[in-house]
Amino acid sequence: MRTQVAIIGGGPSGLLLAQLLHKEGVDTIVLERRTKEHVLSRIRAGVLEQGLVDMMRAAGTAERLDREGFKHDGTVLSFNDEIVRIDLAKHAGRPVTVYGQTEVTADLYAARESWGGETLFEVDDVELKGLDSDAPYVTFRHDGQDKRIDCDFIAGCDGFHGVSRKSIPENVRTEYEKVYPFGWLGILSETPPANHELIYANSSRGFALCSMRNAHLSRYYVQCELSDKVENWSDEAFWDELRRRIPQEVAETLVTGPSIEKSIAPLRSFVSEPMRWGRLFLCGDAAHIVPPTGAKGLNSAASDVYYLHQGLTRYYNDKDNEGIDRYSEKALARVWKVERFSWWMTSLLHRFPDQNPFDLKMQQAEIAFLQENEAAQHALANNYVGLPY
Ligand code: FAS
Ligand code: PHB
Repeated sequence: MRTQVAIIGGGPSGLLLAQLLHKEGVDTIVLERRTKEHVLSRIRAGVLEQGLVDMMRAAGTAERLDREGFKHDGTVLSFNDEIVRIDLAKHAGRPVTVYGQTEVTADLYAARESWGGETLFEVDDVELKGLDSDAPYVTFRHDGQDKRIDCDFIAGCDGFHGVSRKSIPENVRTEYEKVYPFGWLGILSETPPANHELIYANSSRGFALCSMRNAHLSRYYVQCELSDKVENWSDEAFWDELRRRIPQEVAETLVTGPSIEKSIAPLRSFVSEPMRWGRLFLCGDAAHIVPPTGAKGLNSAASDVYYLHQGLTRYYNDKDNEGIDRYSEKALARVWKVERFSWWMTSLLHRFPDQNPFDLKMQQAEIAFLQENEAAQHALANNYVGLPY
C-alpha cells in the first residue's frame, strides 16, 4: 500500500488531521489499534475552544456540533462557598463550546466514511521505519497478515501510550513530566446539569467539577486518592461527596441519578521534545499531556493539528517546506503556555497531601485576588477560551 501521509491513531487528532488534509487533496491512511466502537466508548473531554470549532467547520464536520453544542460565555470557580464567575465574553470576546470529545470523534468518523477514507482498525505490531530517510514506511499486522504502507510522512497521533513518540531515538528526545498526587473520579449521569455553566470547586475536602454534555446528561468529577478504586465508590457515596465540595446553594438543588459511566483518571503534565524527527510528526497526546483542570487536552491536540495541516498543505500544494520545518517549534511554543495554564489551574484548585497552612493561604489569596482583580480574570479568561494559534 502507498499513501502521502500515514496517520497512526484514530482518535480526534488523527481523524481531524486526516479530514483537513482530505479537504486539501492530500491522501491519508489511518491505522487504529482498537475497534471504532472502543474508540467511541471513551468518555474524555467536554469543552472545545473556538479554534477547534472553527477547524471542525473548515473540515466540513461541524453541522451537529453547531446544532447541539452549548456556547458558554462564562465559567465559575468556587472556594468553599465563595464564588467567582469568570466572564469569558467580556474578557476574551469569545465563548467555549460544550460538546463531548466522543461526539467530535464520531462526527469525524462519519465524515471519513462518507467519502471512503481508508481506516484500518485492530492493527497490531505497528512499527515506523525509515523516519530519517526520504522513504519512510509503516509495518503492521492486520487481519492476520503482515502489511506495509509506504508514504511521504507519518503523523504520530497515537496518544500517550502509542508507538510513535518511542520511535524517536532516546538521545534525540527530551521529556518533561510532573505526576500529581491525586486522580479524578468521574461519572456520567442522565440528569440535568447542576448549573448552566461549569463549576470548578476547591473545597476543604478537595477539588470537584460540575460539567455537562447536554441538558439531560451531566459530567461530574471529584479529586480522589491515587490509590482509589472505582469499586470503592457507590453512586450514593459519590453524590454525597460532590455535595460536600460544591457551593451549598448548588448542592441543595443538585439532581442525582444512576451513573452510566464511572472511571478514575490519573493527572500528569508531560511534554516530549522535539515534536518532529525526520519524516515523523507527533500530534496531541503522543507528544504532550495536561491535567484536565484547564480543559486543554483535546484543545492542545487541535492546535497541533492546525500547525501540521497548514505545514503539510504548504508542502504539497506550494512545494514550500517552511511549515513542516517550523512545526515542532510553533506547536511547542503554544503547548508550553497551555502546560503552564493547566498546571496553574490544578495548583489553584486541588488540595495537595503535603500542603501546609501557608500553602492553603496562598490558594485562598489567589482566589480572593481573582475575585477583586479584573486583570487577573482577564488573564484566566484568555487562557481558558484558548490562546491564538
Ligand atoms: P487519543 O489517546 O485520544 O487517541 C490516540 C489513538 O491512537 C487511540 O484511539 C488509540 O487506540 C490509538 N493507538 C494507540 N497506540 C496505537 C498504535 N500503536 N497503533 C495504532 N493506534 C494506536 N482532555 C480534556 O480536555 N478534558 C478532559 O476531561 C479529559 N479527560 C480525559 C480522561 C482520560 C481518562 C484521558 C486518558 C484523557 C482525557 N483528556 C481530557 C485528554 C484527552 O481528551 C486527549 O487530550 C485527547 O484524547 C487527545 O487526542 P489524541 O491525541 O487523538 O489521543
Ligand atoms: C468535562 O466535561 O469532561 C470537562 C470539562 C472541563 C474540564 C475537564 C473536563 O476542565
